Parts: sequence; C-alpha cells; structure tokens
Amino acid sequence: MRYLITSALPYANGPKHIGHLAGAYLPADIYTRYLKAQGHDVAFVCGSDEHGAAITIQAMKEKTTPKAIVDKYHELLKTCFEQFHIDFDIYHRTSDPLHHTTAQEFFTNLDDKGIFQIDESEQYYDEEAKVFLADRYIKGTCPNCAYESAFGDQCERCGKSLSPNELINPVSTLSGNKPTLKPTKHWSLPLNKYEGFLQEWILKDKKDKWRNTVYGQCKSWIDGGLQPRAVTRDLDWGVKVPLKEAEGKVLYVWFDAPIGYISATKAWAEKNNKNWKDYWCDKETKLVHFIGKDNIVFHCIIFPVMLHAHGEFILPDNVPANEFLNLEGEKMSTSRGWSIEMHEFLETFPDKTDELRYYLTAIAPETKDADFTWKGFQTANKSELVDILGNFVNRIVMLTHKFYDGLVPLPGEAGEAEKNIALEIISQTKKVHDLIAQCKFREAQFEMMNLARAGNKYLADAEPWKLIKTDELHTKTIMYTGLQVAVHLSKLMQYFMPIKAEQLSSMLNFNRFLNLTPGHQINQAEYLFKPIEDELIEAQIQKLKKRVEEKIELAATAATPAFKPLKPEITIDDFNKIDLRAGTIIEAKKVEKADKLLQLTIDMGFEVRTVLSGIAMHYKPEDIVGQQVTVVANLAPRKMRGIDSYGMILMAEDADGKLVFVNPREAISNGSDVK
Ligand code: B3M
Ligand code: ZN
Repeated sequence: MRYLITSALPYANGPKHIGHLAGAYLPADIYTRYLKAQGHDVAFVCGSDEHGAAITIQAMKEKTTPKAIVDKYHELLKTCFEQFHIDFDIYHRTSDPLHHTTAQEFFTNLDDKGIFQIDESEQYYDEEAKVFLADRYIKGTCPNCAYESAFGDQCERCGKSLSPNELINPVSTLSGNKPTLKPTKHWSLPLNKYEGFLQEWILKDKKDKWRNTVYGQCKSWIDGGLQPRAVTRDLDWGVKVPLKEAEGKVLYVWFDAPIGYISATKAWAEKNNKNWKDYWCDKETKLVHFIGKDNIVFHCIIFPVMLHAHGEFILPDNVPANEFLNLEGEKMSTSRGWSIEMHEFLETFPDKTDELRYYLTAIAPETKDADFTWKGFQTANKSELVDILGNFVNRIVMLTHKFYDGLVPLPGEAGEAEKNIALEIISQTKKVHDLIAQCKFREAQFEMMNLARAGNKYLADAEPWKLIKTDELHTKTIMYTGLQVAVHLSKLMQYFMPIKAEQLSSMLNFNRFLNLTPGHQINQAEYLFKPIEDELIEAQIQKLKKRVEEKIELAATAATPAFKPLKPEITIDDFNKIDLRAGTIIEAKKVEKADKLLQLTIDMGFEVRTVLSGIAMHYKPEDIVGQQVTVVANLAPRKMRGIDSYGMILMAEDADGKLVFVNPREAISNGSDVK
C-alpha cells in the first residue's frame, strides 16, 4: 500500500507546546513508523505555516519583520520535532517559492473553472498606511465590557468574539488613525454548493470509519448548512493572488496552508526521485491527516471541497483528529503561561524524550480531552517504564551475562509456561499492530506493556536465579524464552519509543535481520529507564504557577487604566440596601402614548405588583409573558403617565443600546432573594 501521512502545519509564530505534540505529531509519527516497518510506501510530510495575521501580528509584537519571525520559529519548531524524533520525511515551509507557485496554480485552476464567487463588501481601510486592515489590526472599545483596547476579532478582556464593525471608536493599529470603510472585493469558495458532495462522501460513508468526535463535528457543520468562505485577504504577507485585478491581495492562510501538504510532497519527491502525483492523484494511495480538533472543519470540509473542485486529487481516507490535552486540570495556553513548550521540556529533560512520548501516548486525548500532570508523568515513568519494562529487560540481560557470559543459551524442551509466553508474543504483537492500524495508539501501547508485564511475571514466577542451582537445562529454557520476549518488546517499542527501542536492540546486539539464536552474543546491561526525582517534578509545578502569576500581574497593570466606573464607588452596605427579588411577568401591555413603556404585572410570590419598564422598543408584550426577572422590590413608588409603578426590573444594556433581561439562570420560586 502507498500512504501519504500529514501532520498539521504549525504556525511559525512562536513555540508550540506538548499538547500540540500529543495532538498531531506524535500519533502521526507512531503510525508512520508502523507503516514503514510493515514495508509500505509512505511519505510523512509537514512544515511550518508561515502566513496569515498570526505571523504579522507576532512581528509587530517583537518589533521585527514577518520574515524574521518565520525564520526564527521555523528553525525552533524543526529542531524540536527532530529532538522528539518525529521523523518527517520532509519538514517544509510555506514561504518556499515552490509552495507559492503550487498554491497559485491551485487557485488558478479553480478560478479557470469558474468555481469562485466574487463578493463586494465594505472593509476598514487605513488611508495613511494605504492598506485594508485585517481584523486584528483594528482596535477599539469593546461593546460588551467597554475595554478600550479590544481587537477587531476579539476582546481580550471579556473574551467576546467581535467583528471590526462592532468596535466603538475603531483605530488602526498601523497609523493610530480612524479607519475608513472602503469597498473591496473577495473571492469565495461557495461551500454551500458542495453540501451534496459532503453528504455523500462523509455522512453516508464515514460514520463507521472515522472517529465519532470527527464525524460528529462534520455532521453538525453539514447539517447546519454551509456558507461561502472568502479565500482572499487584503494583506501584503502571504501568497499573492495570481490575478491582475487582485492587486494587493493574498490567499487566505487557510486556503494556502493545506496546499502546503502538496508542496511539501513535491519538494520531498524532487529530492528523492519520486513522483509526487503517485501520492496525491492515485486512488490507491491513502491520505491521512493528523490534526487537533480545532482544525477539523478545514481538513474535513474546506480542503476536501477544494480537492474535489480541482478534480485531480484524492480525498483524505481518515482524519484522526485528537481532542485537547489539558495541563494539571486546566486548558493549556501559551499566552497565559499555563503550558509546557516543547523546547522548554527539552531543556529540562533532554534525555527523557521517549519517556514523554510514552506518557503522552498513555494519556492520548483520542476520544476525549486528557490531562497531563507532572506527577502522572513521574508515576508512569516509575511504575511502568522503570519497574516493569526496564526491570524485566535489565534482569534478563544481567542474568544472561552472569550465567552464560552473555551468550544466548540453547533451550531445552518448552513447558506450559514457555508455550504460553510464545503465544503471548504472537498475540500481543498482533494486537499492537491491529490497534495502531486503527489509530488507537493509546491501547496499542498498553498492549505492548502487557507483553512486558507478562515477561516480568514469567521471570518472577520461574525464578531462574534459584533454579540455576538445581536445573540447569530448564534455566536455559527460561532464559532463552525471556530473551525472545525482550527482542519482541524492542520491535514493538520502536513505534512508541524509538530511542529506547534502539538502545534495547543494541543491548541485545540484535538487528531486524538476525534472530536471537543460541550462541548469539549480547552486550552488557544498561538501565533503559531511571526514576525522576521528586524535587525536579516539584520544581516544574512551581515554575508553572509562578509564570501564570507573573502574567496575571502584568495583565492587571495593563488592564487597570481602561476601567472607568460608570458610577461613584459604593460600599457593600450601600449595595445591601437594595432588596432584589425574583419575579415573573404574568401580564404585559403597552402604555398609551408612551413609545418606550410597557406596563408589567409581576408575580412577586408574596404579592402581585404593577411595574412600568422602558423596554417597549425591544420586546413585544406577548413575547415576555412568563419571563422570570429580577425586581428592585424596595424602590419608592413612582407615577408615570398616570400609572403607579412599584419597583423596577433589571436589564443589561450594551453599547449599542441592546437590552436583555437579567434573570436567574434557572427558574426559582418568585419572591426569592437575589444577593
Ligand atoms: N497552522 C493552524 C494551527 O496551527 C494551522 C494548521 C494548518 S494545517 C494545514 O492550529
Ligand atoms: Zn470586552
């Protein structure tokens, strides 16, 4: 079989953390190692994603050019992957000219076919810098929380996602000027026209083939109805749109990035005397994308639509997306400081890369989010790798030297236990292989460890160190059998822990073409694994906590000046003077000659009252009957338009004057105290 394996192209805008490693790189590497060991023809491609606002913004932050940013982080990422032994056949980059021409040809192919729809819209423009502004380049006051430095796509204070035209007093971050609205034109991929294709290809066919989580996300996207997606941007960093009338525009980063898989394959094929089309255009090839769950829509919907519309390409056979890896119970986040960056781990634990690979696979977020804890890492290393796998290997190798000067003994007749172990070797090997083939890496590794457990138990039960005194022949049989287990372990370990597998095979002086036959000389025992000291683990936890605190302090100093209270400060006693109660609107009607007022009848539990409220422009009387509300119950009565109002109801109002009810989140009995 021929396979093309891809891992998501990481943005070269900063370091990546071990959650990324567990999500898209490590499982792809295990899978590829397995396929290659089975003799399949495999290309494993990846590279840096070097376009998009993620890069240009980082350049602004670091006060340098986008080019300097991608050069710096491309190198960092490439080295980190190498050090974790993620064995890509190529780690390419999207700034490479080959990628630019490949992406442009792809765009031109679709454009020639008339696939794109051209949309005109109004977009913010900086007259001084003479550019259209990407969402992130516009700052303004958040309509939600009044934070004055909210971005055009999101407010970093309250987290609300925004679009630039919602910002109050928008300012261009390039010139500091107020941007103007200017018409612009964009090329869009009409995803809506491909719903039928996606229904056939995914909904009908992939239900039992893809992970439930992946299929489920696709289904809800497709069922929800798809919209056209703009594939061009007004930006000067990226792949130029290859059309005269698209001067100043580049391809949207999510249009060019997946084409990066194609250009990486081309670059690899060129160097290795292969034909890239065998991997992309031959129906016999299986294309498998390893990604994190946040990238599902791009890999299962948008990119396949692009490939399908083009017509010459195969579609992904599987997209085994992973869920997220949390850290010590909380979401991992580089910007918050709550993360373990790959390079950081490598600096602290340069010789523990396989141990991390092991732990990340043991807790792999394949079906649900998983949690990395430093203690968990320490424990998995000690109680599984050191005590079981390492202990078994060490014992068998040491004893072979002690008893037979390191020569594999000639076994006698196998007893029941030996026969069972022989069967175990076969069955565990098959299980591991079948599970990897199904992308169930966590279970596969567990089955590998079960073979180590069986070997360990076999030796402990057989006690060759005692038996040698009474039964030399059977001791030889036991030692021979134990050595066979060790060899097969090294074969299974190569997918998960390539360095340790290599170390074990060289201890056994063994290579793939040789069997461990009697008379074979093995090398001296070395410890494969060592426990990790408590202090080292504790220091990592402290480091995390300290970093987050520092970042919070920094953010607090940055955010404080933006908070201007709307009213003078009050004490808790002032606040406690208000008697707030839950009530339910049981009747509502308009007040004559008052456009804004509604007359509400409110069931307060202890009584029924009339309250006038200025919400008539926002709510129709019939729509709010039954609505639970919060009432200021001790407000002095007030007469308006000849009607007495006894209290008021609480409403939240945003900067655009939109009003919504402030009500108990769940129904509660009327009259309940709100405090
Ligand atoms: N760079 C997004 C990400 O790192 C993006 C992946 C591209 S894969 C073609 O999450
Ligand atoms: Zn906000």
